[in-house]
Amino acid sequence: MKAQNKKAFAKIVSAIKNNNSFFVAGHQNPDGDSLGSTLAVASLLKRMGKKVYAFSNDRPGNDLFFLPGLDTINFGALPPLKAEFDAMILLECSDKKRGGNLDSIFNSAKTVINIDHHITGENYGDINYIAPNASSTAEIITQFFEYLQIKPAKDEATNLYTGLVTDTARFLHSNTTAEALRVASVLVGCGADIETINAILYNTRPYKELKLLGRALEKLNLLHKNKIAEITLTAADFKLLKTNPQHTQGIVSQPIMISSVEVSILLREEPGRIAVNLRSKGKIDVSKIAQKFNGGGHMRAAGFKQNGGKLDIIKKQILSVVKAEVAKLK
Ligand SMILES: [Mn+2]
Repeated sequence: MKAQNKKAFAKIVSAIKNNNSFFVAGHQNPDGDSLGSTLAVASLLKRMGKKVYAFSNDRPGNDLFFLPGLDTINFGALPPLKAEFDAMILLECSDKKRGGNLDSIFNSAKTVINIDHHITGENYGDINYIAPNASSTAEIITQFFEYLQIKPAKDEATNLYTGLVTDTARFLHSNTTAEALRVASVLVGCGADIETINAILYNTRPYKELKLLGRALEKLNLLHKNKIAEITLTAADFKLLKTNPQHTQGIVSQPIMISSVEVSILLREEPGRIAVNLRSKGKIDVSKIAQKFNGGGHMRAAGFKQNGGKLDIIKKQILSVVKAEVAKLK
């Protein structure tokens, strides 16, 4: 652990010891890391005898309802205006706005603690622990338990392991470092319920998603010496299978399994707009491609949406941009 991180941990410990009431939150549209870390921190603070108000601007998707203690989070409900907190802990929020409109808490809390692993993280807190090398915020929180020499309880371990496993895509992404795996081992040792986590997150899929996946694979095209995979799902496809764009989760990643494919493109005709998802095997930075269409994302996963766009036109445009990038490859 870096010296500056150790220093930040020490500061966080004294902020916890010297204060009594805490507001804890992750980011809007929360993922497994955001909620898992929020729940573990809230639980740790309670074990240390503190008053905690755990908050999330939005509810998660159905697949995260198994998280132990999820009902202790106040979803979309800010505390009454007169409520004052000694400190606020923001997790996974690279900037002040990521958690929602929390101005009232920022104004009243004496100490703002910012814990994050995003490389774009801003130092908006009084105490900032930003570790871009950490796989997940859950990894940092597990290290914090270790720093305190407090063993995560079973439920805490389950919440933290969920953050770790979702942010690494089941230990598949390049953020699966030796430290991420060490932390995973610690959490399994503390009783993390990996059977439930795996069953719900990775071995359960709605019927409609599978039907749509079947349709999508039927419509898969390989272009440009089989280096580009393209799938287009039209409004008619969704109607035929009584599905909607929410059922397209994971489809765009499937063609990446084909050895020749460098970029996978999924075009979706949604009510009033066209949505495009991009995946790369790693040679081409699809976030740069998405940026040309006012979208964004990461090197291997990106996307954009165009309101009122025409499917055929956008398809032509994105294919020509991707083809130009693929042509540059050796
Ligand atoms: Mn994260």
